[in-house]
Amino acid sequence: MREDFLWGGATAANQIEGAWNIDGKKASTADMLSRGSRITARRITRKIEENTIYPSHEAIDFYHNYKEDIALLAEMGFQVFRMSIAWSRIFPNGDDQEPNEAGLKFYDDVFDELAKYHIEPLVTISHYEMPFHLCEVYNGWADRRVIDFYIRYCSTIFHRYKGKVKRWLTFNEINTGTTPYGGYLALGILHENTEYLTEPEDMPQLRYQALHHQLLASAKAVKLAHEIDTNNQVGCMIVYMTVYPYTCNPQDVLLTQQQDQMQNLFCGDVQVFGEYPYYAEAYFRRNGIQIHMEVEDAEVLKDGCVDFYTFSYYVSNCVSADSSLETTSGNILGGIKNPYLKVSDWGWQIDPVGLRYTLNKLYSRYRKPVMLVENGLGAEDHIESNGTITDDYRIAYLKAHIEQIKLALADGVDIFGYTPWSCIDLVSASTGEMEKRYGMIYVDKDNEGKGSLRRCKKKSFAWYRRVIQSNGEQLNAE
Ligand code: BGP
Repeated sequence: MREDFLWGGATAANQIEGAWNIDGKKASTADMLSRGSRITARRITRKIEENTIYPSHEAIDFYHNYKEDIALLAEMGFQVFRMSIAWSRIFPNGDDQEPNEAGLKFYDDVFDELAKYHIEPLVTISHYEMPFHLCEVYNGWADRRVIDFYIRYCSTIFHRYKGKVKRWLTFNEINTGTTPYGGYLALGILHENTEYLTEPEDMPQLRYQALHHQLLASAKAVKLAHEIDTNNQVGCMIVYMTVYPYTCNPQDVLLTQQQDQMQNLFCGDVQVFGEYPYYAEAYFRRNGIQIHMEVEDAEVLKDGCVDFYTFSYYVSNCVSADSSLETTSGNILGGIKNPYLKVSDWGWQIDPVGLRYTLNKLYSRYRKPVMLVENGLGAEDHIESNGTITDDYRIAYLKAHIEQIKLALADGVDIFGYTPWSCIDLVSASTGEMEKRYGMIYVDKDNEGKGSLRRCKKKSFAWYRRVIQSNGEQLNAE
């Protein structure tokens, strides 16, 4: 690897912190999600119900364990820790005039703790959550006024953490908003007939309007971050759902290109180039979608181009004009099953070579420094009688992807860091399960919410420490 390569891991506030309603924090959109499973979808409850499990309410209680957790990350040799700030900890309702001091103090403490070990924070400003009040009263990002609330929040944290944080991501996987699934998850839109996270009532017109507001908010945040501190670097964050044509039938190839454009490239194009791409205009025309733009919007987008590009990569899928083919699930979107690939226990196709392909594609398009800020294997772990967890499957997954990063670097891609998902077990975003585990650190807690929350190191912990120590040279499990 290049010498300045950054190694670390990634998390999100609502999936680790817990403490959902203390020290002034109020409910976020994530706090209204019940636990689901591989077969049951998560419900969005409009009120907190008794006898319903809400995984984010306690999560792994990073809020009270952050010192112990950061010490473990330091032991692995982390140089960067991707985390998010819970908006509802800083502005509990979202539209408050004044921030919540206790919330601000918590992140001061976390950043100070990271600094003790020379770990740099990479901060996602909004990772699949917003104050639930904004959802109830404004229907989330559907309302343009939410841009101002977000910018007030950004201004508060940019000033407060000036000098402590220098790399920011405006929205996690912003392009999730191009799918119905992103309606509530990413945009905080809650229609009357919506009950389940994965199958919300969908109004594409409104959803794309909301996404437009998010893109504006992102651009404004980039500009503001630069104004407040010239050392600030701001990136976009895209869930890259790599797609291949199922066959060389030109119809399959064309469909693949179209899906790739609208679902993977559209948001990144706006955030990197500062304008809507031509194919999006055509897509909106063909689908009867009219984005309402104010006169200043074009300039706002132009003035807020990101400094670097980040993305998550878990899976690839195939696209075909033939609707009878077998499908498989995936991160956010599934697709047609690829006969050359194996799947995880949750049906996600594992495709390390696709990562090299994707890195080359992104770098040749954007020519911006790239960072892979999520990638990992959700799997069930089993504690052996001597207390160890031999997660060779996780090591194999991560190793295969790191090898492809090295090859992409050799291809000439300017990739400068890697934060796998995750470093510690946490709540699954899609299912709310605890037992879909991603960490190198095990957390004793099950799907029912029971367990001591005790942390222990998995086999991948020592493996990843060696990987970091050797800067990616020693990849074999011992
Ligand atoms: C990404 C999200 C993360 C994370 C990850 C794994 O899309 O940004 O928040 O959860 O996917 O997905 P899951 O938790 O559904 O297994």
